[in-house]
Amino acid sequence: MLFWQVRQRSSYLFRMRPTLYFTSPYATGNPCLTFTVPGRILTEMFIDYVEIEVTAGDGGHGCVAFHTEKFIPKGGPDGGDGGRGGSVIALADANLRTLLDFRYRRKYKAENGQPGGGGLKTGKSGQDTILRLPVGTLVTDLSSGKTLFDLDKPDTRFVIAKGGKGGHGNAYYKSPTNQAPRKAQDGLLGESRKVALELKLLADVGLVGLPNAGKSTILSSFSQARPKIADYPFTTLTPNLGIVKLRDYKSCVMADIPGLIEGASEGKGLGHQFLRHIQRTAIIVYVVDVNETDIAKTREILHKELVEFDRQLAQRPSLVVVTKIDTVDESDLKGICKGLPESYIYLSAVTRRGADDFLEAIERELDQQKA
Ligand SMILES: Nc1nc2c(ncn2[C@@H]2O[C@H](COP(=O)(O)OP(=O)(O)OP(=O)(O)O)[C@@H](O)[C@H]2O)c(=O)[nH]1
Ligand SMILES: [Mg+2]
Repeated sequence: MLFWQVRQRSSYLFRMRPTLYFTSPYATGNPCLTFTVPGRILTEMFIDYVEIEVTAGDGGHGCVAFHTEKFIPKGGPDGGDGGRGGSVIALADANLRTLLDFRYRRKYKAENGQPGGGGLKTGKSGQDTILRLPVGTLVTDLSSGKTLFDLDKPDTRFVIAKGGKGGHGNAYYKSPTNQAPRKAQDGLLGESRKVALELKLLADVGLVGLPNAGKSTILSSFSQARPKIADYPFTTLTPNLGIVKLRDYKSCVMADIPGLIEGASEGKGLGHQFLRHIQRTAIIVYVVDVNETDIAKTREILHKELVEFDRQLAQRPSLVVVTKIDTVDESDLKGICKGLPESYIYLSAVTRRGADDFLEAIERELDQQKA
């Protein structure tokens, strides 16, 4: 009876899980990714940096054995070689979006090779361990600080730790001068490494702005992405990606990054933790609310925070989009435009006024970079 009750209860909890996760980002302070599947919302923690330890398998030892058979008492050495140890391999998987799995398990080991056997039997090779990582993951060796590789395309593979070679059996050492060698080689140890996995999204355009500036609204207006939009700061807690259609069947990937505030470099707000996703975007789009008291200064604050995070971002091509222009009167807008540089683009993500200018500017920049 009791067992039946426990089963009932656990299946009830299981059904409840998606909704239990749903409200967790604020409660736990952990950033989450939200996926919508027909009928329900699933939320997954977004993890973009982890450190793990990988160890490849050792090679199997070579075997010392001598062949004996009826009427052949001294058949000669026939110890086989040991098998190769398995390697730890990274594989870029286009279906993954976060490094969440690696947060809970930090050590990965591939299988050892089996020792060789008599009768020239080679030991079985150890199985490789495949680590499936999201596209855009950089793997860095923690001891040297060197980036080993960048999984920038789906299905690319890279050996992080190579398996040890199997040792030679005594059959390998036989020679005219040593017909009965009693030595065999030990298998070599597999490589072991501590590595950092760092996910940096690969997007063409990155939207950067103060909280509540209207970044997520721009992404949802120009792409099929449906990030959460609300009238309070820090609605977006993790980056969102969307595909934006340009002219002539061209398209680009746009990333909406959580809001930045002045002093983010000192850890204010969400700090700098998501700016790594801007490091690889081709164009930075500064999104500024038209109702800001000083639009040019706001753009300066955002730029300063980016440069403090990474000096190279100072040279990155950028656009400034003054958004929510439908919220001010036409006459006020003219006054606001007058004082600002001509290169600023005026946009309303709701009425889509200025949408063509915005898309054209993006296209022009992307074309210039490809040229
Ligand atoms: N009228 C009008 N409202 C807008 C426009 N763009 C955004 N909003 C509103 O501004 C509020 C904030 O928009 P979001 O897109 O969530 O802003 P965000 O920059 O993503 O904010 P965080 O994720 O908190 O950093 C929402 O209430 C939107 O409806 C616009 O072009 N016109
Ligand atoms: Mg947002």
